[in-house]
Amino acid sequence: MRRVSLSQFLIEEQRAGRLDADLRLLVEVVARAVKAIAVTISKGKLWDVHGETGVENVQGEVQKKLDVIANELLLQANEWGGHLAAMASEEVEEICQIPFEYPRGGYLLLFDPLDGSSNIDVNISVGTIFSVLRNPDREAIPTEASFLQPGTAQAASGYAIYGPATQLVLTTGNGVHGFTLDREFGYFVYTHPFMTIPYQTSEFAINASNMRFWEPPVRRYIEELIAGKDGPRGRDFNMRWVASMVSDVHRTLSRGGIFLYPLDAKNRAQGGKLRLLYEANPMAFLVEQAGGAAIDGRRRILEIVPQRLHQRVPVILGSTEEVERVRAYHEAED
Ligand code: AHM
Ligand code: MG
Repeated sequence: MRRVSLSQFLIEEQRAGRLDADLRLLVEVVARAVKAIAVTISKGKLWDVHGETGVENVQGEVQKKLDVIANELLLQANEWGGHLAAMASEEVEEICQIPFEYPRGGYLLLFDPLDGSSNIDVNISVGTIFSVLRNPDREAIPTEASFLQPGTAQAASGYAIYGPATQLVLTTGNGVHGFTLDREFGYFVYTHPFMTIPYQTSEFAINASNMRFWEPPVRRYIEELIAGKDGPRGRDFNMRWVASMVSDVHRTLSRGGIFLYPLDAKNRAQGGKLRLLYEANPMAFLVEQAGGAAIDGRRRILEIVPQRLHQRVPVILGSTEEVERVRAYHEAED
């Protein structure tokens, strides 16, 4: 069968007027960095890339060596192409300006270089998440405020999953498209056109060890799922939790499900666990493009106007029927 590469896919999208040359280059460059990250992760102990650096990041978490390497690979790959105005990374406190010797383009790139990094040392799938915005003032040097746009303003978003196969999943606003890395040939092959999330599901993902910290609507919802066919839902539900958002969302995009990282008594002071700009918005864009829904409990995630670069939010996303039920349980509390 004739293969379509990521490059051909992007060229055809550009010809159809759905993306411009700079955005095409941006996605190509991110894909190149992703290949380098995939190779590095696959070497593990052989390249001495497991373990911690001993340094804390802006989130107050000790950085893993691979957090730092993935961050550097993405920054270096993207700084010289002329397609970006600036970048922001979950691992870096301030925004990252394009070095003065390179031209500045019109896009802003945001990323979580290595999501789920607590899983690296035990050889479980991790990922990279990215989001693309436009620099609101083309002429001006971007500031933190330039990045504080609601998720509806995203020009593209996607993730790479470093699993048994490395896959890149992408939206530029015309559906969700998946590509699989052919490692030997060195390029991404278009393998999953128009990924969709079924409206209904019988699978959920949540860190159930936090149950005692949850708010009543989430506790009610999960208790009803666990009660199975003897409870009010009248059927059994299955649970999965990888503790790597990319993996849990990828499963949700692949076969349906609901993923929850809700507000709880442990994360309330921070506003939630997951980051709005690096995790929630890019995933919400993908999930909606795949026909699913993404809320913080009450609000559509993509409509939240960010106040801070590293802002956190509760995240509930996936099959629309279940997400709407969780929203209804929250509204019943109001
Ligand atoms: P990270 O960006 O520091 O890796 O944290 C985000 C991760 C998500 O990938 C995952 O959904 C969640 O944290 C797991 O949390 P927990 O350890 O509470 O299960
Ligand atoms: Mg993360």
